[in-house]
Amino acid sequence: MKTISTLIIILLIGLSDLLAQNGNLLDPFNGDFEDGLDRWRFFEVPANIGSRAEVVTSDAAQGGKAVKIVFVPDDGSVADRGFDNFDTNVPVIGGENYTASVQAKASGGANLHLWMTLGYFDHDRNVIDEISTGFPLSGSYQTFSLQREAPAAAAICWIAFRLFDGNNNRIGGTLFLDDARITGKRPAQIVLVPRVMATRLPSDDVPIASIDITEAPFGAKSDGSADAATALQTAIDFAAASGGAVIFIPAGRYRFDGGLLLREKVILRGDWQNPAAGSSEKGTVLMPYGGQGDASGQPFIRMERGSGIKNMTIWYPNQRASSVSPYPWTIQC
Ligand SMILES: [Ca+2]
Repeated sequence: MKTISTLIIILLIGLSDLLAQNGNLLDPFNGDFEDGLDRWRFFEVPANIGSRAEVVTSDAAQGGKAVKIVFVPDDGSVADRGFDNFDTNVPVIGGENYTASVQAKASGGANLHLWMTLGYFDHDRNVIDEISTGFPLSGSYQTFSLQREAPAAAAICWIAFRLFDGNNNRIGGTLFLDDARITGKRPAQIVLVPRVMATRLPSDDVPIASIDITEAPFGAKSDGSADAATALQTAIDFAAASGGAVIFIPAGRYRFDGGLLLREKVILRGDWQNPAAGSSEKGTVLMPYGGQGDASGQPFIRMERGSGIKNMTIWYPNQRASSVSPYPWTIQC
């Protein structure tokens, strides 16, 4: 029996190593822009002076789509502007080396340079490290890359692109980007193994899921004390990138300051029972706080085809029966 146990442990270690192999971390996060601008943001602050990012289908370096960013000349008011996936939560392993790369070209000016940044967050999303390098651009796509070891405390990374002249000044011009990659070792936590989840309330089936959203590395707070949107969206993305999975949300209250995109082949499963008259909510309660007063805002949960939601309550803590506020749609299919 001891031999069998040892063998199983060895097999598990081997599987973990195998699954933590090198790859493109942006594969599930729209690094090729084939899903348009999904997962990316364009920013020009403190006020947008007319620059914009759009998807083009006629000028791709790879696949059918690329991103075109038109930077108008800086009128002196711009503090920062660029294009990044700062909010996407791409997971990394501390201590590992990662290489960011992109295919880029430019038009509409002389001396145009791509300023590329690779940065790292810790588990609490504090920025702990970043590196930037400038590359002269031409009118034809070229591949540019930079490499950086993730600090030991790193958990998440992002990549950003800006347009500068050769002296680190913002400049007007048009930047095309395609095929953004971050290559390196993928975190082993992405390994999804279905298991039976314990429910607090009686259940007429045996809930089986691959992720418990309150466990590491996701760590959503079940007492409503912190926004759970990032944790749950990261888990959804992991599950989708792994071919689909059930995500268990244990009984508790979860705060959401933002919305969720529930991807294909991902099911959210909670712990729930029919409410009795006069009793408060039991089991899994999702609490949207965002969107109050904005009926046309982004829905709380956008469901892709082939996704599912089961056994949970969605309750708006700031809604009042005496003074009803409009909210965006709760679920959009
Ligand atoms: Ca593409």
